[in-house]
Amino acid sequence: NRPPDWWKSSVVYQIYPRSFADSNGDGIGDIPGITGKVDYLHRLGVDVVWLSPVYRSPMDDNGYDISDYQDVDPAFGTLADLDELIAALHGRGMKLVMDLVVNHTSDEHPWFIESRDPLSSKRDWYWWRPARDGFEPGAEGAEPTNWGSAFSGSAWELDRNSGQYFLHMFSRKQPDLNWENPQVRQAVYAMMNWWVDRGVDGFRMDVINLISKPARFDDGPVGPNQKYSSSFAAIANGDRLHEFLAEMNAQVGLTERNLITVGEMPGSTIDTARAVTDPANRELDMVFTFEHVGLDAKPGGQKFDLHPLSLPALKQNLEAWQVGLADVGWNSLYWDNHDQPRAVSRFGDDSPAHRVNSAKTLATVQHMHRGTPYVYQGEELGMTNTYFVDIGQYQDIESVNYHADAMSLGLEAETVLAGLAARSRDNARTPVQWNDSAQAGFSTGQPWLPVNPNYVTINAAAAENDPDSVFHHFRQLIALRKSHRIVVEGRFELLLPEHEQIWALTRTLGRQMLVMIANCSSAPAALPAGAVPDLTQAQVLVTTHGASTAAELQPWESRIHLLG
Ligand code: TEU
Ligand code: CA
Repeated sequence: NRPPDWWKSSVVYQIYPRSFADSNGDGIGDIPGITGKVDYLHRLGVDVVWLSPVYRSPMDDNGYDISDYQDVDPAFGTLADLDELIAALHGRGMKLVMDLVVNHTSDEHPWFIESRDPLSSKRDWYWWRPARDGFEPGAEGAEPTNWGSAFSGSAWELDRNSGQYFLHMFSRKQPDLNWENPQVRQAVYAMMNWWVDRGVDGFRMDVINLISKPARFDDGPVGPNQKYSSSFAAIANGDRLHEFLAEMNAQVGLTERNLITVGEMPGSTIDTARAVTDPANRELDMVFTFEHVGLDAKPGGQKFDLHPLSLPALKQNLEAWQVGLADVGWNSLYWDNHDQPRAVSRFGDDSPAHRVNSAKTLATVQHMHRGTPYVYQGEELGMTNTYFVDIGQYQDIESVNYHADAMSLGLEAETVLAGLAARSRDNARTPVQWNDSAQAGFSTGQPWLPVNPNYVTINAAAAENDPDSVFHHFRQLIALRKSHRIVVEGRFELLLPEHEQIWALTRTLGRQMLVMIANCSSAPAALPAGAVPDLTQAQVLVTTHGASTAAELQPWESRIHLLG
């Protein structure tokens, strides 16, 4: 039941298990909790569930640090629970995608524990390097290169025992695997095959463009007010990336078995994405780009320094990807995930007056681009940022480390906290708001991260009961993809690229045309005369404000019209 290209007409729903639904009252979401919500997902209409990591893990990065790839962490349940979830999803015609985190393991993975011994046959499974020439191991500046970790500090950690450093692009508890070693690759493919045989339908591949490192390890540029070279760009997309991905595809049968694959690729270009997703190359089905989620970061600033978003820049960035992958390859479409702030707070307007319509309109814009949409848990409810004010409220390793680093560099505390409030990954990780009972119905115990107090009004039970809710808008958009082939296949064209408020586009297939008009602002907007095709004969498919064709759009009003 996996026909070729099935993932093109699918909508993927991402679950961050820790924050989704807690079945046993320990405050941590778990797999039985997810199984209990399969009917909810079915009512929403999504086709695929992507599960963020549930493997055994010391939880230094909430499961992105894996110590056993072939077992479930007790906090989340058991392998039997996972089998049950797979069966429940398959029973409803849905599929399961596992998160594949193979750029690095946990430092508590048996492979790394063995690798710490310089004489072990696994020494070469990770990146061990001596101190820089002329430096004593552990001395200031002795790290093999000046690369910084994504979670602050050096990307190199000294192991006192051997006097050598190991590379970790993320936390020091996430050592990078050495993909140059064929044994590493074979071990990964064997593990993937084990999961496919168990019934999973594909993989979301964590920072997969980091698996091929540069042939030479050279120092990179260091920005102002920074100690380390921070850019992934210099390290990502190494020479052997395509070779490794093609090898993985062949050895796991990714294409042959019609599995869905999406590679997370920070710092990669349209050209890289096109090569990776060109079916002729047999690598991956699609990739996650990061360009559009970088447009509201201050150029040359610190990680979380804020910068006003320009709508023309955002539209044109998505357009470039649409055009770049129009004939070859395929796009993934997302506003939100577990690493990003809440979409409605970031790209929309989460004030009471505009929250619902801006969440709906963002969804309309996303789903009308060509590609596979990814909906992040709670996005379908218009869940908002949580707006922590005190550093003590944060749990996320990236946020906590960044704050410490920024304070030691003497950055202004107020600016740092404002950046975190707007951008911290914890914004996406507050528990899903199921109903208006205690702890939003997420848990009968104390949640690991506090629920957003707005759960009293923003919750799934209320949304399902309200025909005008964000939930039902998502449901309509997902249904439209099933009833109208043009949503999947139609050729994309952006209209009004320079307009500061209106996002307008067309999709064309044969004699049919979809016209989307969206006011992406909290003020009324006038559609310029002649800007879109004549819509007097058009059918109205999905709207926020009823079947209007007025040239004046209400704040956050959007409409999808069908011609022909
Ligand atoms: O994220 C990789 C990534 O590039 C970023 O989005 C990351 O969140 C970080 O903020 C960079 O500044 C993936 C996972 O999605 C993330 O949750 C993990 O923490 C990370 O890899 C390490 O596995
Ligand atoms: Ca639990």
